[in-house]
Amino acid sequence: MARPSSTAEVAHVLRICAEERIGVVPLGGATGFVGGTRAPQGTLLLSMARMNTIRAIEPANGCIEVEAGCLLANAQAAAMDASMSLSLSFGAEGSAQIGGALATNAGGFRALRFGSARDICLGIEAVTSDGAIWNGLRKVRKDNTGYDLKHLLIGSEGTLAVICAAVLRLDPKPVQRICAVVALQSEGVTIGLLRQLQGAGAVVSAFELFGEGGLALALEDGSAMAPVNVDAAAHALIEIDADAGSRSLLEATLAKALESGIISDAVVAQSEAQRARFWQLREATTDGIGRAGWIASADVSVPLGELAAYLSDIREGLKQEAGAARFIAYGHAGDGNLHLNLLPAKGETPEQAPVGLDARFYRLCYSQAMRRSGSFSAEHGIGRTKMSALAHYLDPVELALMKSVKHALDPLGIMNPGVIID
Ligand code: 2HG
Ligand code: ZN
Repeated sequence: MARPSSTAEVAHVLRICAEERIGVVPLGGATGFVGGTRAPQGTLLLSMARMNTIRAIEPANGCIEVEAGCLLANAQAAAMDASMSLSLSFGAEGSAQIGGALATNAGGFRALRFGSARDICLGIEAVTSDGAIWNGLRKVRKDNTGYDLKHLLIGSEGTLAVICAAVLRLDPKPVQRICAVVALQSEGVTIGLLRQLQGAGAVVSAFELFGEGGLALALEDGSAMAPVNVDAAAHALIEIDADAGSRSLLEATLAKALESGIISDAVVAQSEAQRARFWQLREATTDGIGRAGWIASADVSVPLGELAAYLSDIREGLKQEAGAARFIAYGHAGDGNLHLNLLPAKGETPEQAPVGLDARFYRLCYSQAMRRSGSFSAEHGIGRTKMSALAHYLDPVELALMKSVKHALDPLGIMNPGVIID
C-alpha cells in the first residue's frame, strides 16, 4: 500500500507504476457496495487517507476546496461552521472520503434537490495514468471550455485517473430543516404525495420510502420506537428546507393528504433531537438489511411516474419466485432510486435460499428498470460485482465508447484493473 501525502507524491507513484506496469487501486473510505476497492494480487493500493486537508473554505465564492482523503462529514462540518451547507449526504458520510464520493458519483439523501456528487463538483485536481498532474480546480458554475473532463473522471471508479482534490459547491444553509414521518396508504401513493408537497410550494430536499415491511425491519432490533403506525402498508420520511412559513405549509398539506386517505398518520419532528431520531430510523433500515443478510440487493432507478407500476410489477414477478424470502424496497424514492433487497425468511440464512434465486431476482429488477428507461445501477456504481450486468444491459455503442475512453486515458490498463470494464 502507498500512502501519499501530496498530489506530487501521487504523481510519483503513478509514474513508477506506469513504468513497471503495476495496477493501481485508489482507496478512499471503502464504504462502497460493489467491490470497487478490492485489490487483486499484484496491484498497489493507493490510500488517499493522508491527503485530508481542507485547503480553503470560501463562503463568498460559495465553495470549498478539499483534498481527496478528507472525510465527507468533516467537509460538511467545515461548511456549517461557515454558515453554508455541503449538500451531499449519505449514510456512510462519517467514513467516506470526498475522493471516493466523487470517483463513484455518490448519491444519497439530497439528490432529489441538489443532485449527486457530480452536481456539486466545480473542479478537480487529478493525476493521470502516466503520472501527469492536471490542475482543473476551477471555482465557477459556468465553464464551457471544451469537453468537460472532470465529469468523465467523476463516476469512473478510479479506472481513468486518480482524483486528488476537488472544489465543491456550497449552498446557503437552510434556515431550518423540518422532518416528518408519514404512514402511507400504499407504496403506490408515494410520488403523488411528493408532488402534492412540491405543488404546495414546499422545498422538499429528502423523500425516503420505507416500502412494505421496511419500517418494521428498522425497528426489529428494539432500539427505536415507531413514530407512526408501523402496520401501515408503507412509510416515508420527508424533509423540507424551510423558512419561517414552511412548517404550517407542510402541516396543511399533510392534513389534506390525511383527509383524502393518501396517508393515515403523520408526525412532524418538534425538535432537532426528534428529527435525528427519524433519520436514525432510515439508517436502521440499512442496518436491518445488513443484520438479516441478503440473498440479493439491487440499486435501481426508474422515472418517478413509473415507480408505483415498477414496484407492483416486481412484487407480481416475485410471487412465483421468492417463496418465503422477504422483499424490502426502500430508499431515495423522491429521486427515483430504490434499494431492492431480497432477505431470507426469518430464521434462515441467505445460503439456504433456492439456487439461482439471486440471479432471477436481479434479472427481474434490472430488466424492468431498463424497460422503463431507468437504470440498473443508480448510485452504487458498477465496481466488480455488476460488470456482467453492464455488458448485458448497456447499449452496445455506449459500451464501445466507454472502452475507447478507457483505452485513451489508461492505455496500459493499470487504473483499477478489472473494475467497470475489463
Ligand atoms: C442506503 O441508501 C445505501 O442506505 C445502502 O445506499 C442501500 O443497498 C442498500 O440497502
Ligand atoms: Zn442509498
